[in-house]
Amino acid sequence: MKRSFTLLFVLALLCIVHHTCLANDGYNLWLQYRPLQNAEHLSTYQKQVQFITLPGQSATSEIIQEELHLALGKMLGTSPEFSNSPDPETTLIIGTRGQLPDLSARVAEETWSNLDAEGFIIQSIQYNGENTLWITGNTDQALLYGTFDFLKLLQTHQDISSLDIISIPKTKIRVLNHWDNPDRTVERGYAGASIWDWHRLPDYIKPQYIDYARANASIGINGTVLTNVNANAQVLTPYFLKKVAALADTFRPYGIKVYLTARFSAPIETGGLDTADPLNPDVQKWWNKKVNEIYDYIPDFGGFLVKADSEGQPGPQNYGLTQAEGANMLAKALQPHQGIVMWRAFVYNNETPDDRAKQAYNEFKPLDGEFEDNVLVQVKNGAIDFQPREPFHPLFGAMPKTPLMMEFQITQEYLGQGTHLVFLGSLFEEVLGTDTYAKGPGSTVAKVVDGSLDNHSLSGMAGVSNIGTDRNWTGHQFGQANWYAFGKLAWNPDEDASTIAQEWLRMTFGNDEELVTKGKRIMLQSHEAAVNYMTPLGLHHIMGWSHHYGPGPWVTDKHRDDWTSTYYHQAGPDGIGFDRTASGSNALSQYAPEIQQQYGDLNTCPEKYLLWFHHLPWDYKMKSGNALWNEIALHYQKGVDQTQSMLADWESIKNHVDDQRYDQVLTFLQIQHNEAIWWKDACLLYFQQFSQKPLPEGVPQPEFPLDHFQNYKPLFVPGI
Ligand code: GCV
Repeated sequence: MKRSFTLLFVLALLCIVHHTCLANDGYNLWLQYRPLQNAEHLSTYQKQVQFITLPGQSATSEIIQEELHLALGKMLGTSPEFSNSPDPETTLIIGTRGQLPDLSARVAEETWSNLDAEGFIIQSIQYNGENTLWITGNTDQALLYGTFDFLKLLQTHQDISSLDIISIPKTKIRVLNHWDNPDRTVERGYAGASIWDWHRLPDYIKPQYIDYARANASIGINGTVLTNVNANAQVLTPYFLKKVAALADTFRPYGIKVYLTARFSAPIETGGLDTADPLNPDVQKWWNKKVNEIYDYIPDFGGFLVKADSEGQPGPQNYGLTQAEGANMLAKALQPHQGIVMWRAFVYNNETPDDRAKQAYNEFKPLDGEFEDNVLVQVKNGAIDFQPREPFHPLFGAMPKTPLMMEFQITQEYLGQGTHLVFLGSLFEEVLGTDTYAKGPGSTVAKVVDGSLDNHSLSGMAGVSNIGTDRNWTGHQFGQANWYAFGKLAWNPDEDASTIAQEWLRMTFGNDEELVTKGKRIMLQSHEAAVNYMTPLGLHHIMGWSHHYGPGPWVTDKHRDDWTSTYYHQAGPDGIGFDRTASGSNALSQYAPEIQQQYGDLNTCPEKYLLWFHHLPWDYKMKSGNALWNEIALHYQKGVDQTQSMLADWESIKNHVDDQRYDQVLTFLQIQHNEAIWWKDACLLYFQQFSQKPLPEGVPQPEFPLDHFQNYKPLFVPGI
């Protein structure tokens, strides 16, 4: 009896020292605050965080204190009040400009003005003869951002002995777009139900709402659109506004504003009018009154996000009017309250006899300069729809007089949804870093989006959220990295994906070098891997019908051509690919001449976009010397191989990851590998009917015939 007790005790002790035994469900995201006992700079941390001055009484400053309390307590075991050590080597002071006038006098006036309301400084200085580390800014909100950044330095084991950081967000509006419906289903959501428990609001504030705000604030997100762009007019009624107000009150101290989607036909559906014509005075009056009512509930309401004239949503086209006329009516109603309109450019129609990729540009480009000052046109990263890879949307750079906001999709509708590990930092970085040539070389998409190219003070980035009620928030553990990467790139669109992946790994899983190296390798190849096994060389929109999960290159003859696969890949005996050059739809003409020239010429078109812009014969000779058919097949195989090596890398770092998260990721990687084979086999067998060529060496024969794949119909795929 005594011996078994001792054994149990020893085992328990071993478990405690070996962190992998500890259950970790991922709920704490990147805010894990692991003990720092092995950190290289530990003694510096201990010396530097001994003493903290934190003036300020606002709710935000209380949050800062709580966060420091929690983080330093967990990381350093420091007591809540950061006990006044008799002889601290460095004093950490956190305070706004107004709270610390003599310290603040050391910072140039211009810097204070550049910091604006959100930028912060973290600096090591000498003050009153003492080493001092101070975190400052113009507002408590800035201090909160600075505090999270400081804690990131500790979590990622950085040297903090000599810091000189000035960080200012490059975009103003950094929002999540929730495609959440009032019944708690989430369109294209793969992490459970909507986190907004509308039924129990406004009385019950789930602790998850506070954790949501905290997580967003920690990565600089400052707004949230609570409701689906496929909008329900009910969310603008007092019944819902009370609930929205409760969420707004919860988020406010974290610097997060709430926004709602406005259904264009709301005046008819909930207002009793018989029209929603934006030029009708009764309709205008209705919106003005509605907006005033919203601000009575939520004094700092952010504004509206609108999907109009797209996929069945009503809009100004219903009244023969332009997108600007529709947007401006709402913008004028919001102006007295400093609210904004985010008007989506995702406008296309199957009745329009033109390449879908051209339609948004055709609709919006002529309206440049016609939008009210408080309108941002929100443009998806590519011209079709969040495909695994798309060239940048031609509207970026084409509307210099209008602030264009980037819309990325964090939820992985076309990228393996909640099951595949695909780090989107790489996709976001690729798009933002691309040159539009709008004002000559160097006119990157990032510069359009942050407003610097055309001197817009209003700028923004939206990310379609991947958050749900799953305990780890995002379904896949690595889905958290995409939320994180979005926040970081919205703050600074020039930040690189590799740095983001690395800091996310360190904070989320730990600082072990092997873990970080291999984790980063997994993450940084994952997007390319998915493109390879789904849609290589510029192929697009060949996924399963409606649910968009898995392959479906055979999808054809549906009620809308522009929702079928055959419309996009155009495969036939003569070859494959969508001709968007002058001999085809000429979508290429919507880009700057430099891009037209580069992408139009087969010698210079990046092969990753080849079949997006060109229709080519199966034996077209690629740069590698391979025929196109072989190259396609080898890319599919490469994608499969990459998932295999991602799996092997993950297995090799088992000892550095807690069991719970390790097992989930492992299982999902195994599914991903099997599904990469599914994609490869289904697509190659389908295209082979046209190419009539054998698979090249190195690409194994599929296990099943084509009809096996065509007859397989996944049922009840979530998120539809
Ligand atoms: C919210 C795609 C998705 C739709 C989504 C739409 C949009 O078409 O499949 O679910 O609807 O994009 O962005 O509006």
